[in-house]
Amino acid sequence: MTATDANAAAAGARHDEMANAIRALAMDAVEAAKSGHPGMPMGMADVATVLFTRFLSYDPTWPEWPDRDRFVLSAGHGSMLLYALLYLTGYPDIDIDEIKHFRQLGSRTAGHPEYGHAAGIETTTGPLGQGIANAVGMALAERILAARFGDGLVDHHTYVIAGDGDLMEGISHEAASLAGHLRLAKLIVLFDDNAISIDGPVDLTTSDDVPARFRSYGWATDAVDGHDPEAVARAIAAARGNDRPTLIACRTVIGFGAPKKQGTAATHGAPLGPDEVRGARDRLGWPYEPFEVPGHILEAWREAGGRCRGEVGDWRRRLAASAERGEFERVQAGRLPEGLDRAIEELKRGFAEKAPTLATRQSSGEVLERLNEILPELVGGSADLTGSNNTRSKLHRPISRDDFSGRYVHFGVREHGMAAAMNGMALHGGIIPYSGTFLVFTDYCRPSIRLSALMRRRVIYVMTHDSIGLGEDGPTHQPVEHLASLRGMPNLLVFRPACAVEVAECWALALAAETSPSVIALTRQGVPTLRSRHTAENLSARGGYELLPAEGDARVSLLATGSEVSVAAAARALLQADGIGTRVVSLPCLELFAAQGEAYRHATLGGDTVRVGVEAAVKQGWEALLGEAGGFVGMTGFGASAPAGALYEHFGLTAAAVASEAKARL
Ligand SMILES: Cc1ncc(C[n+]2csc(CCOP(=O)(O)OP(=O)(O)O)c2C)c(N)n1
Ligand SMILES: [Mg+2]
Repeated sequence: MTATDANAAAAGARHDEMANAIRALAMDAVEAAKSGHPGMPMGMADVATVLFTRFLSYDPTWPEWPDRDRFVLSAGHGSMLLYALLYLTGYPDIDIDEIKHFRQLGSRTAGHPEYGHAAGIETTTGPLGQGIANAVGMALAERILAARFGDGLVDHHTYVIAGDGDLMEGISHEAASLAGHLRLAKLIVLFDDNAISIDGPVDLTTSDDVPARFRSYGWATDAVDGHDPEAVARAIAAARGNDRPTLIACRTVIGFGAPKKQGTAATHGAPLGPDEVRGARDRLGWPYEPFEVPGHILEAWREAGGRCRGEVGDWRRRLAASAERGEFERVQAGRLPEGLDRAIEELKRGFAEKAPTLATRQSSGEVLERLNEILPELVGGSADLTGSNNTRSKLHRPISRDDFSGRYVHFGVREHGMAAAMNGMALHGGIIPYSGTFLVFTDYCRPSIRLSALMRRRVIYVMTHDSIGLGEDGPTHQPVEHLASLRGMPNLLVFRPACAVEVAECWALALAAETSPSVIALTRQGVPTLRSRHTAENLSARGGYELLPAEGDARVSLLATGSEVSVAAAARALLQADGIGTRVVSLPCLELFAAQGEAYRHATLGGDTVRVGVEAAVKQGWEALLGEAGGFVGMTGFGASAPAGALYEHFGLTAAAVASEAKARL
């Protein structure tokens, strides 16, 4: 008879047995995988047990329950903590085989938790600091949706486990500062205060007083022995009553239970080894085989997993009785409302008729005026560049700590925190976030943009001042390599519309892209409307299309994006005047263009005609479009400070230069 059988009938389990189940699974899975991070799960097992058995509202049989508490494991290297919890509480996606196949190809139990691999993983974590910043977005989304739908439908907490590393990262400052400012009281961070990171004790590198730092942001703080379950429970209970977010510093021993290695960096990120695992089993009083969780302990965990069934049932009844049910379900599912297509078409028709010369950031602002009227799930914002990004519509009221019924977030000068919070909002559901800064500062958002793309979230980055065309602010503000580097990121749509009509089309495409984030790169400077004949069809949907045909036989194809499409159009006029048949192709989205069939791409790019690309940016990425024989007019250095017109002349981004580049290749 195995130990499991012997205990199966016993009722209940002690706290330490339940916590030790997490420790044992973490040790065993890391041993089997021959890699991984046992220290953090072993250290935080007590805290996590208290949270998941007494406080967290969740239902493993309905992991997507919209009003569940969110749990974010910001210290993603401790992924086995999360997998153990999901297995023990009964989430169907994580069975014992998944635990046994930790870190193996095709398993749901990846090295770091990956959103979408298993229900119950609320966000992808691993890049330290992202998780806690996602959680700020989730907690903000909760407040916004509660203001919209009432606390009968939306009323939950967001819990985070964050380690020393998360709090060393700069993004934690941006995120925590915003959370404190907005008084996101239902955000509770359990800080794994083990004073160890990879290189050793944290006093090698930091002398911060972390709780004091958080208090300065407007948080409440507490400090407890993270191995005293009652103390942890009291702290969480108190935190839930606070009128501001709470950080609970939980003093823990990394690798708790490992006889020789506990308390040292040696437990952080490597298997403990057979001797140490045996010693830990002795010390913890865990006589069971690897991956074996005795029946009474598993049962106790499953009971904890079933704790909230009644609460979930009550919530279902409230939803069923709610007049808002249809709209709530629509936004939760991320379905766009009817009327959007018509609105986009009206916008396009209006732009085509008026044919304004307008910066694309301005036409984007006009598009947003309409979109914000018909899409109540759109939440906009900017990192302190609202007037420059044109992200705020007339009907927008700013969100504040006293009023979450607005739909505009002044993120402050916190680009990284903003991008991660948008991921959190998108992950939460019920909201489509968009927000702006300058395109050059996508570098300040990039780790979070990458996670939007990896997690396949619909997050819209409105990135204005998209080239040397921004002028006098000079090379620090002039993006040059950013389009190329963003286009290198898988599953990111990079839009660079040429005129107001394309702006409306690109917004429609970004909103429709349910599983991709988008960057919409917009000009500071005015550009003419190039699409003055209205088409109902969204021509940008193919990523590229012939904007202007050649008169006579086409000998040259000018390929351009954004503000340089009008440069190409002017170059065409010069070439046509010389009797050289020239087409202009607009390429508002290279990713969508790459997804078209070969025949369409070949024909659009101009077959055997001479091809010249024009973009006020580096050439990287254009080679495939231009072929060996093609030319490129763009940037090779960093730009300069001067009025935009002077810069286009200075760097040779002119119609004359494009025309002569084409002629040289004829
Ligand atoms: C942005 C980022 N930088 C570096 C790493 C590599 N890394 C993973 S865990 C870790 C140390 C984290 O220390 P701590 O949060 O205290 O975790 P503990 O050792 O206590 O488990 C580092 C540097 C990472 N995952 N993300
Ligand atoms: Mg640590």
